[in-house]
Amino acid sequence: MTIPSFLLMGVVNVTPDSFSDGGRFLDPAAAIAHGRALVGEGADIVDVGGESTRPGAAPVDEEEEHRRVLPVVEGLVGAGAIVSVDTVKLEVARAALDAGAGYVNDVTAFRAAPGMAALVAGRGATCCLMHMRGEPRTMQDDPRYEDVVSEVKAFLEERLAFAVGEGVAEEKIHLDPGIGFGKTAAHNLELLRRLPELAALGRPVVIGTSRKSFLGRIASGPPRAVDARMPGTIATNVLALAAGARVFRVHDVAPIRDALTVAAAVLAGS
Ligand code: HH2
Repeated sequence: MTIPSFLLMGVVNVTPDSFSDGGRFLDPAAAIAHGRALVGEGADIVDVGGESTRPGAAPVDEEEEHRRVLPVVEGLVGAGAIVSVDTVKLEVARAALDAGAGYVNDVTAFRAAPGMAALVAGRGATCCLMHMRGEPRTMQDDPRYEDVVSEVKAFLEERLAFAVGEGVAEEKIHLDPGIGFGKTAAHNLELLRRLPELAALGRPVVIGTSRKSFLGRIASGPPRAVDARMPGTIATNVLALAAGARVFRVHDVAPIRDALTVAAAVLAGS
């Protein structure tokens, strides 16, 4: 067995209301400095977002999202980083690509903006297509599935075929089950447990468990606050690596890189 290789995607939220770091990086200079620090810690990609997708989050208009995101994308591209833009809006994605971003992370998997797939195809960008049930405002209102893994898999398969049909090269497409997006804790755990079924689609699987609330509700005792979810973040990312995930979207790059590097070395000996 070869050592499983992985990519780390470091998160920079340029928002006032993100669930874990809202308001910390609204100032472009602070966001750029944070992104550079994440690259220094070993992030392969920096994912810049200007609209929170936390449950119940209010939508942000295009002009405001553009104003938040663009200076940060420009600053990080200028610093030599590989930049992803976390957006569902066509014009925000276009401006970020114009500024040198190379990756579009669309949590609607090209369903929100007509033309997003064609834009990504035309630019030769890499993209992440993510599963989400409903929309952020309402997605955690009693989500139900017959079989969450088969439904997420069928959705990702359909979006993969759509993107390829629109001209996106298959090797530029990553797939993400959307941990916490219209899913209960039990759904998230089942997706993590049965990740090999998603990896079987043949595209790199992206996993985003970092600091998410379900991690704080599993361990005994009081729910863990956002800044006390590192052990759960490490546990889920390591298990996801072993189960075939290849891209890890995290807020805390240095400790997750260490954990995944050790896990990969163990797996390489198996
Ligand atoms: N999770 C969040 C946002 N974007 N993109 C992908 N591909 N996968 C994810 O799991 C994912 C994502 C939510 O985390 P965060 O950006 O920290 O919070 P917020 O949406 O509140 O800004």
